[in-house]
Parts: sequence; C-alpha cells; structure tokens
Amino acid sequence: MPLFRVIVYSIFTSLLLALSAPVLAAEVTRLYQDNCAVCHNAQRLGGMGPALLPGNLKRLRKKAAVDVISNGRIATQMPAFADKLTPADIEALVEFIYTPSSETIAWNLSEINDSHIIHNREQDLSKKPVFEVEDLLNLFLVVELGDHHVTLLDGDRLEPIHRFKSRFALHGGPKYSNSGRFVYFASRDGWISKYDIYNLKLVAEIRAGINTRNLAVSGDGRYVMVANYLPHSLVLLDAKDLKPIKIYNVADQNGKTSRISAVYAAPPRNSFIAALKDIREVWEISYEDDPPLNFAGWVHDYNPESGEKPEIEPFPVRRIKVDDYLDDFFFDQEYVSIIGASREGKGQVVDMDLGRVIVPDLALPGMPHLGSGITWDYQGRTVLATPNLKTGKVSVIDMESWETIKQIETLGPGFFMRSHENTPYAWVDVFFGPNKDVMHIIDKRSLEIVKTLRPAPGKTAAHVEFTRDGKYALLSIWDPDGAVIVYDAATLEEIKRIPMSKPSGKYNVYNKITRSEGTSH
Ligand code: DHE
Repeated sequence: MPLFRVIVYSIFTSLLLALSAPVLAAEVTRLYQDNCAVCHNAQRLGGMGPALLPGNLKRLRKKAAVDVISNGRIATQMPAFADKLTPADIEALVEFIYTPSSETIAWNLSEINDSHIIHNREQDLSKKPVFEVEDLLNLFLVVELGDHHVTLLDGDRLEPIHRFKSRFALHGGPKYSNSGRFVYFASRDGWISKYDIYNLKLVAEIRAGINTRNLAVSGDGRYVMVANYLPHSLVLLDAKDLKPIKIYNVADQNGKTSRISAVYAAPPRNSFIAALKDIREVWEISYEDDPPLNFAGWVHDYNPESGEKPEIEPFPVRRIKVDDYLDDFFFDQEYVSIIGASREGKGQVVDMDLGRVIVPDLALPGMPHLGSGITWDYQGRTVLATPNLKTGKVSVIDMESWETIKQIETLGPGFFMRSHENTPYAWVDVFFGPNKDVMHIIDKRSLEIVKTLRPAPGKTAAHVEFTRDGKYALLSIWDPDGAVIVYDAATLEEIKRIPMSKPSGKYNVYNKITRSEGTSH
C-alpha cells in the first residue's frame, strides 16, 4: 500500500476509534463540568437550564436528549454541541444525566431561602388592573408548554390580553388567590412563582424542591403547600411573599421516606391533604390557627378537669393509614371522602372524618388520572367520571354506593375530562395513540358519546375549560404550531382559533375559585 494511503487509512481508523471509544467515567464528569454545569448546576440540580437528574428527565426520551444536546433547543438558551463534542461524548453525557447522582442532594431550608426572589412587593403594587375587561373573574390563563409562556385571555372577548414568560415546564393547575388577582405556578423543577394578574408582574419566586409535583393554596389564602418528589418533602410557604414557614420531611414512623404524589387544599376542613407514593398513608395538615384538639389524636392528652391543652405544634399532621399507595386522588364536593388510585389501578375511598378507608376495592381499571375527574348529578345521584391513562374507557361511578354505573368506551386512553354546571355535555380527550387528535363529547344525561370532533387532524386535541357562564368551551391543540379553539358549548360549533405554542391547560378564574364541579380544584 502506498505510504499516502497508509497515512489516510490510519487517520481515518483512529478517528473512527476516537468517535466510538467509550468515554470513561472521569472523562464524562469533566465533559459535564466543562460544558453543562454553568447552566444546569455542578450537581445537575438545574440553574438557568433545567435539572438534569433521572427523575426530572422522565418525560424526555434518551434519543430526544441526544438531539437536544447535538442541535440545541429552539426558544431556549440551550446551544448546539454537535460541532464541539463527538457523538460518543454526547451519548456518554446522555447516559450520565440519566444515571442517579452519587452525591447526597440537599434542598433544605437554607437552599430554599437562598433561592427566594422578591420581584415586587405587594404593597407597592396597584389594586387596580392595568387593563380593562368586562369581567375580571372571566379571565383565563393558558399555559403554553411550547416556549414556556403563559397567556392571559379575556373570557368575554375571547382575545389574549398579555403573554409572559414562565419558568421551564410548568405542570399541574396554577392556583388562584380567593379574589382571583394573584396566581401561583409550580414548575417541574420546583420553582414556585406568584404572579399579580392585575399588574401583569411577578411578585415573588422560590425554588421549593428539585422535582416538584404540584402546589395548593389554603382556603383562607394565607398559605401555599408544595409537594415534592425530590427531596421527599412538603414545603409550607407564606402566600404573601412565598417565604418558607415549615418543611415536612415526609416519612413513616419507621423512618421510611416517601415521594408526595400530590397535595390539594380542602377549604371546608381548613387543611391540606397529601397523597404519598411510597408509604401507605394519607396526610392531612391543618392550617387553622387553633387546630381542633382531636386533629392528631391529642385529645388523649387533653385534661378536661384542668382544662389544660397539650402543646400543639402549628400546622400539625394527621396520618391516615390506607390499604395501598396513592398516586393521585379526587375529593367529593363536600371534602369528606377522597377517592384515591394506585398506579396499578386499584381504587379506594377514604372517609376523612372517620379517618379510615371505607371502600378498599373501587373498580377503577386502567389508571385513572383522578385529578381530572369531574362530578355531576345523574338521575338524582352524584356521579364521578374519570378518564383512564391506560385504557380507552371513562369510568362513571355512583358516589353513594361506589358502584361503577358505566364504562364508556372511547377511541383510546385519555387525560382530561371537563364540563360545567350550565352544559349537558362533558368533554374528554383521547391523549394517546392513533386517535390522539379526537375529542369526545359525552351527554351527561344519557352517558353516551354524542359527538366526536377531530379539530386538527394528526395533532393532539386535549384539555377543555369553560368560560364562567359555560357558554364556550376552549380546547387545546397541543402542538408547537397549536391553538386554543373556542367552541359554542351548546351547538358544539367552532367559533374561532387563537394561535398558541403547544397550549396545555387553561384555567378560568371564576370556575376555579368557586370550585365548579366540572373542573379540577
Ligand atoms: Fe399531569 C395535573 C400528575 C403527566 C399535564 N398531573 C396533574 C396533577 C397531578 C398530575 C397529580 C394535579 C396537580 C394540580 O393540578 O395541582 N401528570 C401527573 C402524573 O403522574 C403524570 C401521569 C406523569 C408525570 O410525569 O407527572 C402526569 N401531566 C402529565 C403530562 O405528561 C402532561 C400531559 C404534560 C405536562 O405538562 O407534563 C400533564 N397535568 C397536566 C395538566 C394538569 C395536570 C395540564 C392540570 C390540569 C387541570 O386542568 O387542572
């Protein structure tokens, strides 16, 4: 072989070897520190960019992660690394970020406090809105996941008023203050933001966790509770400025810790209720100034003769044993029963007054997304209906006998179901599979599907929310080139399309603060 060919051949093979050679552990750590740490934090906890720990990356496939690192991500500050790193380096980095961290991750009071930002003090903000609308309670917020923005929409004119940047990957319903002026958002990465809708300004932000599930606002508007997967904690914040008040390291009496599946406020009970994913307990946390004596069993310590009360810690926890771990749950409208589901699709009903499970084996096949359940009156009894994430069925359950009245067959598993007191219809999406672009409309009187819409063929149609009066239904086309479509809720005809970037949930102020039976609370 001529010398020239030998040289070219050996350069080519060594290049190939370099590209395919496994990257050593120390090498990948260095690659991460040199290229990623500045935005994503040295411990992968997130910074300007999102956290890069396996729990935070669950919704991103490894192939997509390779693509993001290679080509960057539009509408974010994530640059492309294809010119700087070899394919083997990128593969190694992907393996690295999907591997649990060997370091102990601390996100305690000091870290939470350090993250606290006051953007605007509430007392410096005007009580008068800076925009004009007919009805301040008929406003909507629409979360746009495509480019991490939120749009404020006038529910009367059905026109956007303002659009603002959110934290990366908001999840779960934003929660309004009782007046509807303030709203609290939670991001998957643990950022809690308080926003003043009247002034179109952020009030405060704090990072309450590394991997957060959701947040709840107390019925009296004084507190915010945050549920985390990482660390295993519940974090109580002052709703005024998001300053931390108390951290609960969630563990059973043997010290086994747990992720928190979700936390919700139960306003008539003056408490927060949390479902735990790894411990067979439900926690109720009182936010009353003077919690009732029987709340956590202190009644045993109460001495009626002397009238002496035991020392009661503020925001005490009442633990209720359940038969199975709860993945999510749903309240009845009175906030006495909670209906919980485990990942295996086992349902149970817990009576919060009695403090025990009253129905251990509710028929809930296919993992319902219970937070998306709704209730209505059907032939004189209240029924709960919920879509399922694993099967194409909507379960309709009698809330007195706890029997399944009907399983409505749909064109595939669904995520969200919504209705309103003033409409006879319930809307349910088919989020997964070949029919992800359809939306079924169920007649609440007959429990039959009466219409199936396919508003944007090929694009996911999901999540409906109604205007305050229930006259219009707003539906998301869940696509970067998406839209919110407004339907006449009576004729089911399309009225208009408002272009948006992958709009996910939309939240009507009135329906949320009045806890309409047709929407999530
Ligand atoms: Fe959600 C609400 C759990 C995946 C969009 N989702 C909720 C709530 C819970 C929950 C417990 C209620 C919180 C609240 O509103 O306070 N979601 C879960 C999961 O366990 C699941 C299946 C897996 C996960 O990784 O968390 C999951 N959710 C998703 C998605 O993939 C969705 C479609 C896109 C996204 O944002 O990640 C999604 N979830 C939503 C939305 C709500 C929600 C839009 C609020 C609905 C509402 O109307 O209130």
